[in-house]
Amino acid sequence: MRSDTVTLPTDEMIEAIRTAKLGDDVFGEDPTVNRLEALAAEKMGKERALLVTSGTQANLVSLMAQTKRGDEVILEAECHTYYYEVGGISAVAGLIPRPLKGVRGSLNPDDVESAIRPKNIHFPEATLVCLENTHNRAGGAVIQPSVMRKVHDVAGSHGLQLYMDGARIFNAAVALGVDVKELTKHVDSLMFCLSKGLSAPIGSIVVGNSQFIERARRIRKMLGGGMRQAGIIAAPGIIAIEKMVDRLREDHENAKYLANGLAKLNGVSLDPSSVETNIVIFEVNIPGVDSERIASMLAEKGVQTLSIDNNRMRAVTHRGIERGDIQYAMDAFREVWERIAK
Ligand code: TLP
Repeated sequence: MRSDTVTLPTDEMIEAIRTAKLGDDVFGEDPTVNRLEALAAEKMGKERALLVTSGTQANLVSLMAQTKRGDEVILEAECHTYYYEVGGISAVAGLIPRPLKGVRGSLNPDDVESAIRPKNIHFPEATLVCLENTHNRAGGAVIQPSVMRKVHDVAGSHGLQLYMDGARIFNAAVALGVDVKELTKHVDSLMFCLSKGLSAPIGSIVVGNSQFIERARRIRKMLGGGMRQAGIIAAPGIIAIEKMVDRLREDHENAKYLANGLAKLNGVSLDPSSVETNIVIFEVNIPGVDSERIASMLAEKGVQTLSIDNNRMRAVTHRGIERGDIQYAMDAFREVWERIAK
């Protein structure tokens, strides 16, 4: 339960890899990649799409394609791009991040408005606002379409673009019970991951208008992400989009079930009603015991979790983890708790 990134490809995906029609994608000649990109653009309601190697590369390519070095980018302070991408936003893209504190991962449109400074010779120029939906470090929280719309309006009224790290955007759409376009229509560009809950082995997709994708394609090449017979990555990606979305509901139900169990343990702070998708983040306050230690005790019992702070832990549900596995995990938690939280 460390992450939904651990999901393995389905048998159908493996077969699709074996039989995929291939070509050189740097020349735009891989028919399977072209099919995946057309499908992704259509699903997201945007003009074009681009297959990239990873979510991190998707964010980097997207940011670089919409800014110039020295620009300011407004984002939520705990978002993946700022928190977990090795500082690429500055080190590679040359951007100045302007992190704003969010509430459950959500940016307040008024805070965005006041963060956009007027043009002045002293200031970097702000060109982009970023949202993350669902929000990883906010425990898979869904950013509501109404909030996205307001942030988009604020950004647009100052001439800024709105970009979304939609690594788990299908989880958000499934949780809200809406078509994913109800979310993507509020952003200028986005990325989503094939290799998380959707179970494809590799890859993410950048989506937006033609001009943006044209630039993103050049930047992907510059970063070494131009791939050749990438149809072997695209083939399972097509199945991910076409067949693996609806089952995310199961992951959400399992996450809720797990959260209900965890909330009963002594020293655990967790409101199960805050678990909207497949990520469960909980705080453990047991004197003298940090979350690393708990994670390693659980691992000894075959239950993998992630320590994300000294006293915060994460468990993620995904394909391959059934209700019975959650029950097994809960037993392991209870056994560990008997040793540490008397
Ligand atoms: N997140 C991973 C870790 O890096 C933390 C995980 O296990 O959740 N955006 C979001 C919102 C993400 O959660 C991730 C991966 C990425 C981007 C980056 O994707 P990859 O791992 O494909 O580079």
